[in-house]
Amino acid sequence: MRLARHGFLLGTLSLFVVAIEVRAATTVKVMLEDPSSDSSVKGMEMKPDRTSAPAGKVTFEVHNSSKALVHEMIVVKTDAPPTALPYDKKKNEVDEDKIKSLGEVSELPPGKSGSLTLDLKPGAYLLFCNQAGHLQGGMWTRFEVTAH
Ligand SMILES: [Cu+2]
Repeated sequence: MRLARHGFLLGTLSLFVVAIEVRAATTVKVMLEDPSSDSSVKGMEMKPDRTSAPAGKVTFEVHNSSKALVHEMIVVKTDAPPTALPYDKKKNEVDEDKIKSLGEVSELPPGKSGSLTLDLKPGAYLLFCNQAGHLQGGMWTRFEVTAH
């Protein structure tokens, strides 16, 4: 009787240990802004509510707060500066055929939202908007994924 009860307790404890090792996805809210969003916004901005997450599933919930412009968010794994991305000067945007995009929330109309869930390994990432001129206008941010 006593042994059985211990066995039950141990079983319950090991279940608990398993449960805390399964991490929930980290949610990152990303705001896309430009001067039409709000008069306090001076340029093209990409503002995440957190700049890092533990490795694993990360959900980016992206909102375009612009009242006038389409924006988007592309994810690449790099610790290089955004100026190092292959650039198409004619189109005034990054040449997406020459980068390894991990995923994107593409072409959000003004006021719209979208989301993207990725399984990310530790390292440095860059999030940016590739509408013509927006990257050079400052519409990018770094994102760090840390080991557990
Ligand atoms: Cu943009």
